[in-house]
Amino acid sequence: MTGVEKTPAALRAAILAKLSSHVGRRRSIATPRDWLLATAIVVRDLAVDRWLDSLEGTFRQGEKRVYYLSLEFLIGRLLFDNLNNLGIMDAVREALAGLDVDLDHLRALEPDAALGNGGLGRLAACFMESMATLGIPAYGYGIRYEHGLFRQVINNGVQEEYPEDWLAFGNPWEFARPDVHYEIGFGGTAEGGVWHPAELVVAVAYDTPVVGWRAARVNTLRLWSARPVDPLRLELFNSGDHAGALAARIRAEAISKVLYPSDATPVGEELRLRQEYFFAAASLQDLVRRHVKAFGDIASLADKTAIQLNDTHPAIAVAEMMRILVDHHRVAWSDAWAMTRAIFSYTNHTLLPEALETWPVALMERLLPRHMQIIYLINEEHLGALRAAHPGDDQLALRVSMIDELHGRRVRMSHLAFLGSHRVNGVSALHTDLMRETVFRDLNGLRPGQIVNVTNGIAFRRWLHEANPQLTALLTEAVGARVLDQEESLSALRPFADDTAFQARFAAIRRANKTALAQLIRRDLDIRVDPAALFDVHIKRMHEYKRQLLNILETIALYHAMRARPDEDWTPRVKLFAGKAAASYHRAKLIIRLAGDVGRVINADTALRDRLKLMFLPNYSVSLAEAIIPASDLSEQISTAGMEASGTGNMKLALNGALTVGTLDGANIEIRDHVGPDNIFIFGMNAAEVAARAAGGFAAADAIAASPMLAEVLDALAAGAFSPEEPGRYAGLVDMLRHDDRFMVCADFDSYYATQRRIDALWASPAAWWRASVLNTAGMGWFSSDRAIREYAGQIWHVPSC
Ligand code: NBG
Repeated sequence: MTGVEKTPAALRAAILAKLSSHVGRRRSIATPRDWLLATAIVVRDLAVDRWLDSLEGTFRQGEKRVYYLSLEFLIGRLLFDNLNNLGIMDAVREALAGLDVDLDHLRALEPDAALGNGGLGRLAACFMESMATLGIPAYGYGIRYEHGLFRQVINNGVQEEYPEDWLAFGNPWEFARPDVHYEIGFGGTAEGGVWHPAELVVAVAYDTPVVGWRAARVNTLRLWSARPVDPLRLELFNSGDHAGALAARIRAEAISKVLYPSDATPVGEELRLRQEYFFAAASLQDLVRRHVKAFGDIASLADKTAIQLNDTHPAIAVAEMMRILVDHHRVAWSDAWAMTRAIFSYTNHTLLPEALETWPVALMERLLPRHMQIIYLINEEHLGALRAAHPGDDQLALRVSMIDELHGRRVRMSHLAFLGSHRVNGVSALHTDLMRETVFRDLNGLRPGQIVNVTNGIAFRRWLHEANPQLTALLTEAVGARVLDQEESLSALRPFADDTAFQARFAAIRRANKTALAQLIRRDLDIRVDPAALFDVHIKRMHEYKRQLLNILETIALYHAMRARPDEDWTPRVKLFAGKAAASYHRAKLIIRLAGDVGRVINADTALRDRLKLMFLPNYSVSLAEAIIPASDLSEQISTAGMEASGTGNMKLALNGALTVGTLDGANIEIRDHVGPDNIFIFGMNAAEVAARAAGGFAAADAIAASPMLAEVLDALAAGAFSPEEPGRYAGLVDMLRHDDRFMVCADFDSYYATQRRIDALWASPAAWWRASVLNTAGMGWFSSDRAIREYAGQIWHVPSC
């Protein structure tokens, strides 16, 4: 829509025009969804010119491109993202108002694009936005899952999973590119450097423009959809075998049917490996084709290409790149390897042993025979060099080999990613240190300096401007509009922390956000909460290491104390949980159930006089996070130290002024450094202490014996106090805590409880609370994903950034 003005009148006319030309509806009968579609198309049109300019500029100037390969992009809704970044939020609101349409109503109708499980996928989405903002020519590559992360329904306290259907009404933001398609092989044989796949699947591109802040640049998110080579086998269909005629199609389409439903604990499933190879191979074919078109030949590929592997999921791309260079382009092996290493870099997102991906050699040989040969060749060279440098050290060779020989011969994808890259990064300072000391200790010794740290960041445009417009307006008023462009200038807010008038405005905004959240809670759960209470939130994936259980146990202890001494001056608290558990993760699902059961008892107990409430909000999503975060007073970041690689929810909450109660884990440590140790509540063991306790054979029994309060909580739980209809429901859970407390819940319990009481005390002196809250917002500028992306650009990709 070249030349459309961004005035309300022009936008209104454009929306009306799209309502008929694109949606095919008259105004008189248009539904809200029709208006959403018409509006989205107008917004998309406004982005397109910038998009095409950006792509053409990169091509003409021969710029280096960055490719972000990720199996997950947890994008959420795009309408407000785009309105905000194009600077047309108010104009569109006014345009729609003139048509009697409420923009906020349309916003709520847009489905969340939930093509990710949690932090890793959301990080990819924030990074895409920052790359566009900083003018970096970048493509995101992933899979266009027909069904994203499952819809969570809590039925009688129990999590149920239902398929999510974000594409049911189409997706106005994407461009289907049926002409951009590649054949992807699987299986067959490999001889003499030639692969003869037994099966072919077609990858078809869908492009979504990603608009940077102030439309600085518009990049592409290219997602692949799987198709069969032939839509059906006609001869079978005609002979009456309708299912058989579609069998190949179903097998092919399964690849992009659903997001892999696990978070951090991969289960060895062939479909998952097919997904990984499918999108890695399609992306490499695409970027190599683009390069050859732009630069004439393959020789300069490494000068003009940076590929970031988001975790090991795309790591097979290393072998695929070698195959393309050596088998297709006839590049000499050693040159190809040098090019590959110059091109790739890899981000590690977890050290949990069960989450480090490995694939059975037998499966790889069957599905990707040529790649397995290439992996063996890379490994041979690698081990050859190792033996030369460390003769006789067979143990070392076993540890650094790409093949794990001790657990049934498996390919270690993290080793492949590490060896095929020039840089490997962790996502917080602590995590990176632990990478060097633990999982990658030996490889770090072989390639010192290869591991670097880039602490995660978050897109302020979404997590501040869009999610909390009132706070953004206040910040802009206080420190000037530069705060929207240079996040570090938030530090200029510090002098306002003691300003009572400013504190009052800051608090009033929180209060308004809490009132809105209270309405949402009333609507969804039929529970009344008082916006004057302390809103204490624990929102993230359900995982034992994240220790939602510790929070629930502390709530029970508090409940016991309140019942024992009802007349004490207790701080009113609302404890809010939200998060999904992997479908097969029974204990995490049991913890959801426990939250529900405990909430049921507490919320109904009139003796508490509404001073304590606990609830579990179902179906956590990016959009729900946008509603909860600006309404949060306290942020729970209480993982077992050493286990949370970084966390990014912790950053979103602190940025919006929530105080953190947390362990010295992941980015909590850096948050403490930036907001100041007096403005964060740290408790419990640090990572070194956890490791020492674990090595010394930590016995929960000692911790329980030392804590009568904890003992009472566990006894009550084991006796069925919260599940009278099934007294034994939590017996196993309590048993686990008593005898096999891997996540050291018991060890940190007393420290956590005491810290929560310090938090109560601070809440009781509002001037001190709001001072700390303002200082949190003021200190969080560094956690912008723009800062993180500048670091990637400078030390890893070697591309300029604004
Ligand atoms: C997650 C970590 C988080 C981290 C995000 C983004 C995986 C495998 N890892 O701590 O658990 O913030 O990655 O880096 O999902």
